[in-house]
Amino acid sequence: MKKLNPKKIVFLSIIMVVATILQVNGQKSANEDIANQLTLWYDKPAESWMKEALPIGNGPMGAMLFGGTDIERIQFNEISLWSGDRLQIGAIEEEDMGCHQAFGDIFIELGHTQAKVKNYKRQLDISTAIHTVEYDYEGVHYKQTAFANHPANVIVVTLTADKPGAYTGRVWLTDMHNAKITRANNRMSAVGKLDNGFEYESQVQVLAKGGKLKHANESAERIVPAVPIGGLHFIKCDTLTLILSAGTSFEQDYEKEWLGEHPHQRVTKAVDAASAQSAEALLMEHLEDYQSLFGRVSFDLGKTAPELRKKTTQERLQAYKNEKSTDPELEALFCQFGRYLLISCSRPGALPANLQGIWNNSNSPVWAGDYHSNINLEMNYWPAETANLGECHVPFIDYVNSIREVSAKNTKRHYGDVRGWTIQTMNNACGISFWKWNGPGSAWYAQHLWEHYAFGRDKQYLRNMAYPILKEVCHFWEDHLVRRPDGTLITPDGWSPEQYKYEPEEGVTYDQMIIWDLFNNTVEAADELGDDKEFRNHIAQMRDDLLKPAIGRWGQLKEWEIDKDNPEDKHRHVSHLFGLYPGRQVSVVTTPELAEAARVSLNARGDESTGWSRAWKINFWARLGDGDRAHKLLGSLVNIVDETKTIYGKSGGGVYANLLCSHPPFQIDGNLGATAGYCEMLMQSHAGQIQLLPALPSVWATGSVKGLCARGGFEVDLNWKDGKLTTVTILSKEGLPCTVNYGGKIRKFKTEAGKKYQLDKSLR
Ligand code: FUC
Repeated sequence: MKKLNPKKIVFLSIIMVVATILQVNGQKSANEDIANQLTLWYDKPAESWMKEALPIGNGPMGAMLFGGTDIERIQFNEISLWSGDRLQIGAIEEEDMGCHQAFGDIFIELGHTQAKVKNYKRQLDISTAIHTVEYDYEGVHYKQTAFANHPANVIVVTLTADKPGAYTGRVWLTDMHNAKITRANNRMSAVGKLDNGFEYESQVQVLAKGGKLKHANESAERIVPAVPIGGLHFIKCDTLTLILSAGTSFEQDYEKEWLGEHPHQRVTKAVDAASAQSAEALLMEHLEDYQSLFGRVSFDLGKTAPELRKKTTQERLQAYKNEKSTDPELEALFCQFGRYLLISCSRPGALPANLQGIWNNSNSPVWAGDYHSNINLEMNYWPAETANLGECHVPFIDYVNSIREVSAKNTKRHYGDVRGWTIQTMNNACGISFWKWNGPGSAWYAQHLWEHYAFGRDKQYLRNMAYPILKEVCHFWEDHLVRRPDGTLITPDGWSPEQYKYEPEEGVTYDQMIIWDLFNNTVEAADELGDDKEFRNHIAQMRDDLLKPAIGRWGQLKEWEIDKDNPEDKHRHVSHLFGLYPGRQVSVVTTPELAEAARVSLNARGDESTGWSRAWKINFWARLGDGDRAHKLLGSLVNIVDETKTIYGKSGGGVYANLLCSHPPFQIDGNLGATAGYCEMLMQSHAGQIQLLPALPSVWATGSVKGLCARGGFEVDLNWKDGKLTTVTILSKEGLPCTVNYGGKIRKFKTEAGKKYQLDKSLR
């Protein structure tokens, strides 16, 4: 039999999926089982934006879908719509920093009264990144399909029915800054300008088959009193397609004062081009693009009982919480959901994921929906490399690059005559920095620049982008560190985020560990490039002179140089364990005593806290090699909650029915940090070797994972049974030598670029 090439197979399976999705009664796809496992679904429309609506996104644009049958609401965002100042440095008030802004909504009035709707189902299939709503109403089967196409930069919503002429209703666009909505040729547009000079525009084109479209009468009686009139009427249409695009004049360039061209042409072009294509073609393009990223990694963590599988996602979450049911497919779904979110809100060419990724329905979101530098922004990007989404890391790297100059000015203002730069805790898209100084913030960012190289091995990127930034952040510390008479280097004015009292003091562990990480990464980067020897050696010496992490009076890893850690302290931040994760200064292999002290600190801190804090702890326990404890933390994160008010204590951390992480309120870092945690449980590569199943929990006794990435350019597939590794396949992308460690058994071998290595026998 002639073998089909893999590309062709992907193509054919995409065609099958497309055929199924856009038909009302299409045939079931061959990938149905996988799709089911990777689907969030519900039997009623969403009421709560935060807890129930479902997110789609293409990088710069995102939308939350409610699945309404009477009125459908599609709330949308664009990542660069920011209020606040673009240029002011110093004397910043909170309002100067501004907030990420909501953009607008599309409402579709369908008039299908919920009480008479039957067989309702709304779902988000994260293997295809397609949201669908289906139901029967007065003998007609209705289906809505929505996806966010990245290459075309549009969001596409298609409405079909199994009877012709079934759609009569109205669609309208709103704008969150009260821009006037105009209509022409079945296209509605909102054009506006924020006080800070950013211009923005959204456009939605309505396309209909059968029936007709006409401008809705501005003076018509309001069907729903609270909603505006106007928009477009659709009358007896067979199908409807909505094409939405939006943009702003933000340009990621400080020299241009962050102002680029008016978005009108860009948005018009995107909507024109997409409207000229068929919905099928747009869907094919979307699937090809999305699945090329999502499809790289798969997880099988065990099988869920058939009766649980029949439940809605919300019911499964309840069962998982109340009945303590084991639901490994739900756990795998939650892990992949983090990958889905990152792909949907972080694509090259746009700003990075903020506190809510990209999804925001408010002009004054909590913490401004900002770039928070003392854990949150970094945590968003923890899974990027290990979960095989290196491209999605790029927006963060570009953002760091874009704020160098403005941050250097701000740094001089605060720290005096120093080279290099650092940042404060709260940050906007233009590098305006607010609230407490986060001295090692830029060094933590720099870790991401190094990691992108450590995994991806692009030397040109290292030379031109990462190394210069690592070096200038080193310069900051060269000028700012203080040498004690005994030669020890200390930070003079640290603060362990976000401990109750802000009293700058010497030698805070958080600072010392992050600077160690920066220096260590810079030394390795210089070694990779093979030049800058003198600087390299100088930084290596400084690294070795840094005040070292130490063990305190109750066996804990000290948070401060002075041994004042309170064993009752349950603070959500665990800043002093940076060296355990995401750093690599503390490890069970190289510093077992410190690792033990970290365990003592973690036990004292307790497991339950805000959403992201639980996610961080999954990673800590994974690094400590305690799979069952990591899994326990995972369980405490996949904890369905209802709370949307800001709470810092132990109650309220978890997930909402839509699987978005609850701080509370919604904060995306916990989703993404958790996905990183799964990867750390199954494979680690921070210690110069690939550790296989370093923290496999007993509940995932039998399973497999494909496509995890390790430093050095390796891709790892694993199968295990009854808690033991059965097969290992390692793809070497760069041809570097490889060291593998499974339960203390070490195997070292040379590799060739592009070759796969099967290691099972030698490691068993
Ligand atoms: C830090 C945390 C809070 C919250 C905020 C966005 O300040 O301490 O818990 O996550 O960021």
